[in-house]
Amino acid sequence: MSSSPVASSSVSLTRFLIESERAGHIEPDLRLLIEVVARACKSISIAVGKGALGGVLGDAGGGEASINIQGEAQKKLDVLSNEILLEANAWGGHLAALASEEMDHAVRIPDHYPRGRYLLLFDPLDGSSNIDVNISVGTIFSVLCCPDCIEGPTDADFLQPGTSQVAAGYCTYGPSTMLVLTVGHGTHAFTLDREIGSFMLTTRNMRIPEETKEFAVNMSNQRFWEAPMQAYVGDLLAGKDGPRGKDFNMRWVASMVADVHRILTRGGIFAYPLDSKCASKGGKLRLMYEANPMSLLVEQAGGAASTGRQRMLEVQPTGLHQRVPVFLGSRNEVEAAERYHLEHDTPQRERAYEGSAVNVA
Ligand code: P6P
Repeated sequence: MSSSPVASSSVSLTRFLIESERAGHIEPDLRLLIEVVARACKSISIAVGKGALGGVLGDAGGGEASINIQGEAQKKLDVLSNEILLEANAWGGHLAALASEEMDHAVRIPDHYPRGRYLLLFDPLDGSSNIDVNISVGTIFSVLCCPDCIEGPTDADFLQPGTSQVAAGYCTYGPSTMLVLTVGHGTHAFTLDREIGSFMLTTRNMRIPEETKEFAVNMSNQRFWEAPMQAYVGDLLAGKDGPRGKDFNMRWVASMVADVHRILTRGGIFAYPLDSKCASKGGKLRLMYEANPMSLLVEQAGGAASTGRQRMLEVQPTGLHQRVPVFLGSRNEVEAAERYHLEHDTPQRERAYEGSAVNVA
């Protein structure tokens, strides 16, 4: 199944969601929740688009740098984007609670508002270190169902594997503002028509080519990588004279939304592996509101997503801000990277056994 670019789209996000509800793909409340998140992303797009003119560049917290639970300096736009999403989602009645990269713990919907059955997780502005240099950034979101405890959801109720997501998406604030969404029936791209203020369907059923010649990794971490990652990237760099038999190109925007959008659009592999700098934390990228939503989008587009040793969507979370190594993109390339890890992790004796015609002692 190939992707279907929609030239002059007359299908708005609203129409797409109504048709998805009519097809039984989503519940009415989930349709309304996605519309709320999309409206919040439009507000964030306006704030990001003002740049220096909006007085929202630079670090948050005035003189005292404001540090989030990740230990990262918050940008003014991180805080503003988080507030926009919190406010937009407080009163709708679709959610039981929200969790954000920018907040230590999940936040229940206030008692004076009606609660719904969904849990929303988001990275309000991923890649925000790029904002001050005018490089694309984005909002990443994931939707889970709240176990039947709407009255008192806690962090623990969010700890569901990625296969439990009922919707996932991102909004990339680049040359155009695009919302990329899955509700479990393909991955679809919508472009914001600023003249009418609506997201319009521009690619139905995005498809990631199974093969690629392009990888995305921060090469400056090479000396800190595990052995299988060193071997894997070393063979990519060896090109057509090496074991892979073809030359590769490299791209690294250092904004996950931008790198993943490129991969969803033309293929590639994105890798943020374990390295000795972040191994103690489990990795660099966060499972619940970065890796899982991106992995669902990629799998729904025919790609693969892994920790290098396990399907990403099957990781059982142990913490709201848990970090994981991430390999995602063109299916055959992700599987190649996994083979390097399997080869490294399989004891030599077992490998000899598997490779030999006769049993070895
Ligand atoms: P590095 C942005 O801070 C982010 O979380 C992702 O968007 C991006 O892929 C990664 O970190 C970049 O990390 O180490 O290259 O700055």
